[in-house]
Amino acid sequence: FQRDDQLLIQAHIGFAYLALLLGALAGVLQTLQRTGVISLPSALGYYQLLTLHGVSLALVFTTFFIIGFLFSGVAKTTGGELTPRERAWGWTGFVLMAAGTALALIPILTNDASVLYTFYAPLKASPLFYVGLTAVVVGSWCSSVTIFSAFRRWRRAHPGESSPLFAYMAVATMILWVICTLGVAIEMLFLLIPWSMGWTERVDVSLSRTLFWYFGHALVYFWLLPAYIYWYVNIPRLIKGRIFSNSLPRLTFILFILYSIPVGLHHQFNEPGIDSVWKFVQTVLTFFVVIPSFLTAFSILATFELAGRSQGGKGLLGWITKLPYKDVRFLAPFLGMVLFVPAGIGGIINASYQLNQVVHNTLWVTGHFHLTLATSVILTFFGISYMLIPVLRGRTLTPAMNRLGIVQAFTWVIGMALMSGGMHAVGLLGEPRRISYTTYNDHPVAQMWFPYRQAMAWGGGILFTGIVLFLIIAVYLWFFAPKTETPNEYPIGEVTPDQPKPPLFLERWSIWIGVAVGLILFAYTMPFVQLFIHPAPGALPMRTW
Ligand code: HAS
Repeated sequence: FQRDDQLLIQAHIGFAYLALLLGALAGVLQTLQRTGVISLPSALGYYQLLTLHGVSLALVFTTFFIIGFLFSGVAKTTGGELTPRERAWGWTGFVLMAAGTALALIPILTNDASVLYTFYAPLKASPLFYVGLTAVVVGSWCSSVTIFSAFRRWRRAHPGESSPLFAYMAVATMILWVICTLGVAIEMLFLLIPWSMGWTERVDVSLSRTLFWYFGHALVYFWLLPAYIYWYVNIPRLIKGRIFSNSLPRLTFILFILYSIPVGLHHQFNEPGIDSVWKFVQTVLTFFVVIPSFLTAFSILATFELAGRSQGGKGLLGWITKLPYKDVRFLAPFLGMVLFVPAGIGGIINASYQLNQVVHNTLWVTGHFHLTLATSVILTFFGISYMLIPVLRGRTLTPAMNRLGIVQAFTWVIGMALMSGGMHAVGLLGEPRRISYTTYNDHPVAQMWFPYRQAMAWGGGILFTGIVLFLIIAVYLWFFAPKTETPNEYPIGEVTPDQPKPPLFLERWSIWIGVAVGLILFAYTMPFVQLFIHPAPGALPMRTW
């Protein structure tokens, strides 16, 4: 990497690791409290820790890590380096996001923002919390300018050619991000900030939650798509294979732009004030957003099969034995892929309108997002780190660190199997999510939950060990691993030869943004109109004007 790009990427990744440490500490403490293993000192609240855990990991760690990773691949594939102007946008984004994180952390630490990572009204936080998170969102928009402008620079220099796959996917990810964050920005600027400042007397709960989920489900794909990018583009090179298709991954990402936003109501099936017809419409659209993941499963398996066969894998399944399981840069994400199969099935269960009644607001849902985000995505982010840090720092991923990385990845899988498995099971026995240990303890039904709570506590402890191991490896690779003589390769896969050129309409962003806006208007206009014309008792004065 060019030195200035290297600094920009390192700043993002380094900041992400600090958030990871903070979030993991809060995570293990709240797990142990929740499962009855420890009591917290009176100065620390369960909801305070849960907010710190969720905000640090789900919002801060992910956003910084993803932007750092996207910058690395975009710089690499759009000519080898960013321009000074692109870098300036990147740094502006970084400063805004870092300052916003610091602002949001202050009230969390003083217990003035114990509103969890979804900051549902009517839970109210200090204005600093909302202002801080808004700055994080605005900062990420600046970072998207870096990515869009690098892509446009490349396009101008290569008219008529099909764009580099990594850069294409990074642009698609950021388009999705910009469209969905508009919802949460509106929620903060027009509802939560004025209310927390005392400028408005009340807040419109239904409206604020609907705006949040307009953003919230697409947020999960903002986490997932960078993992998919690594699976589609970087891994083929690591396994000495080729990318199976140049067009299919592009179509997959376009489908995510179209379908990941008009589905937020599947988080609100149980909420009054929204007509069930529109909940059903968004259920159907949710089943559409599953399709690009099926396409991904197919493409990645095809890539693996071609790679395994080209290296001598014989018979129906012989190719499976040829994959480089001893390379942690491949193994960690591979474990994530395997676990994404049950994780995705869980998502489909959640999305099934009636089945959602059984699992909603139970620990099943917490189990679901620990299996998707905190397993499949994070294992991939571990793999990316083991690849990226040595490249950025010009150091070697030594065989000993590679082995320790494998131990770390398995530690994570075992911890998550216990914790997320326990959460799924106890959720079906009715244990609600987001309750502290003592809430229902004396109830006879709660007695059934105890064995699962023990599994969750063990899982949480093992996961914390996994994070400590990860951070030890990351620090070693960052500062102490032996320097390499020649720069490490940043793995970018090549497409299988003789592929037809991807149709150029896949590169016409205006078409896809237009279709996405059309679908959003279709899925959300009536729910919002209904929220305005049938104000719930006690609704914001705004709605009764
Ligand atoms: Fe979800 C709740 C539906 C995916 C995250 N989800 C959440 C929440 C989070 C979250 C954080 O419909 C909680 C929010 C909160 O705090 O309230 N989710 C879905 C559906 C999918 C889905 C339909 N979710 C994700 C992903 C997440 C994530 C991904 C994070 C990254 N989710 C829901 C619903 C709720 C929900 C409801 C609300 C529940 C409620 O009541 O509150 C789908 O996108 C899943 C599709 C995935 C697949 C799997 C494809 C498999 C692949 C692996 C290939 C493997 C290979 C290796 C190649 C169909 C791609 C193979 C090798 C072998 C040997 C097998």
